[in-house]
Amino acid sequence: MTPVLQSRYARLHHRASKTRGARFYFERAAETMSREALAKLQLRRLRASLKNAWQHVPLHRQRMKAARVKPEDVRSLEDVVRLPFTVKTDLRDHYPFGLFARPRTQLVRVHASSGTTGKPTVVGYTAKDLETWTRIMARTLACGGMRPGDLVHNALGYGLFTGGLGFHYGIERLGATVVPVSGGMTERQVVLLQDFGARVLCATPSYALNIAEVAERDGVDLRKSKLEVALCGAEPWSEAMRREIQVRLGVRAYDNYGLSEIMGPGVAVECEAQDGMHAWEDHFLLEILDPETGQAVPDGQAGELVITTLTKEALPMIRYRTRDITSIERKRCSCGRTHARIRRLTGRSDDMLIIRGVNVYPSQVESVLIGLPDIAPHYQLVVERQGVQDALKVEVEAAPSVDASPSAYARLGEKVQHQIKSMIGITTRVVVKQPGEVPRSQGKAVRVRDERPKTR
Ligand code: DLL
Repeated sequence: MTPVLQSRYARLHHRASKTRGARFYFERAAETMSREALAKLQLRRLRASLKNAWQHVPLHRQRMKAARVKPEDVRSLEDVVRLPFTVKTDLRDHYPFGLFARPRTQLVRVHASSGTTGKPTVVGYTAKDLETWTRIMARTLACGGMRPGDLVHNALGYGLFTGGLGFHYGIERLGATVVPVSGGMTERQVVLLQDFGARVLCATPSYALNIAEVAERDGVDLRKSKLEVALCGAEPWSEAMRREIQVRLGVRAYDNYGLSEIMGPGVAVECEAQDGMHAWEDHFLLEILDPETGQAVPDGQAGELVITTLTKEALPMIRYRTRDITSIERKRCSCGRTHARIRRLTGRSDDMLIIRGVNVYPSQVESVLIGLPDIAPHYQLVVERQGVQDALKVEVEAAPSVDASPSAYARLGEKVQHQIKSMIGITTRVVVKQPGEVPRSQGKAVRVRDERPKTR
């Protein structure tokens, strides 16, 4: 470690030991700057980022030309609406490196996310991008309750997925100790959590619950371990799921959001208020748009999150349509951070199911299921075709305490079906499975199986 980093760590440890449990910022000036200063910084960075895209990425230049706008025409943040959108298929169409603003030889890392169809989406980072991401991650982790000196069990997948390595670098930079365990081999994770005494767990919410379940099965009470904080993200989850994780692991669980195309994890994170995720506006310009019309919706109203990157070198993104549905809150937060908050993501617009005319997100069904007595918090939704309409089968799992007779399972199924009908208004077919029958997640859980005939 360089002497500069060493002394930075020493300072961080000193600060953290004085502030344990109290307010702590990794980059106080950036996190608490006034909204006016933030807007000024955003405009300056936006213009530079557009220039980078214009000069180095033919697709962005062509699109801007077609929209009759040049980087220097953007004189205020409101002008962002004049810029063209970028969508996921643009990355696929220019697979693997076609949207990069730097030659491949200047990249120090690539990541990729595998979609359900076709080629993966490839993203790249220069050394400066990695440095920026690392700092943003350290800030994100501190906001979500991690402190220098903590022992951190990082159960996010290492590899092409941005989760594992993104967190890893941030944990080290914060001055905490990382246990780079990745996902899988859950029995061993339970042993390490106890033996090493991690204070923080980083995982997808479904995997955090999987760990809790395996611990309980093996007779280990993780509520008595040193765990205090779980940083969960990378997939939609409900408040009910948060309660379940908090109770079963004895932690405070914080939501965090990100996506590879924009950077990876670290786009937004909850603070101790657990009341929306601060999105780091000095690096990302946020818009919430009506997904149909592409027009802005008022603050507080749900719409599609659209992000323009402000500081990325290798992969600048202009008005990237995330497909993620949320709303924005710009009121000052009790934690002192001035950056806007986005609400818990209800799901992706392309995950929305239409069941006999009713729009449903899988996470809505989840909030009904989790916490119901006699069923375990594991489920899958199966979309089927009934005549000309889509129908939803809900596979839930009986808790081990339930009498395993067909009639008991049938009664339980009816209760669950009734609950879904009364809370969401859709009729579903509920199938109750035996304990352990619904597949467990090692990373992002598969919540929906599409069993409609392929010829549509
Ligand atoms: O999932 C990055 C990440 C890693 C975020 C670790 C948080 C923690 P991708 O694999 O590209 O990147 O998937 C991005 O996952 O567009 C959302 O649909 C979904 N997603 C991510 N975080 C959340 C969250 C990472 N907190 C896609 N709540 C995004 C709901 C989330 N959905």
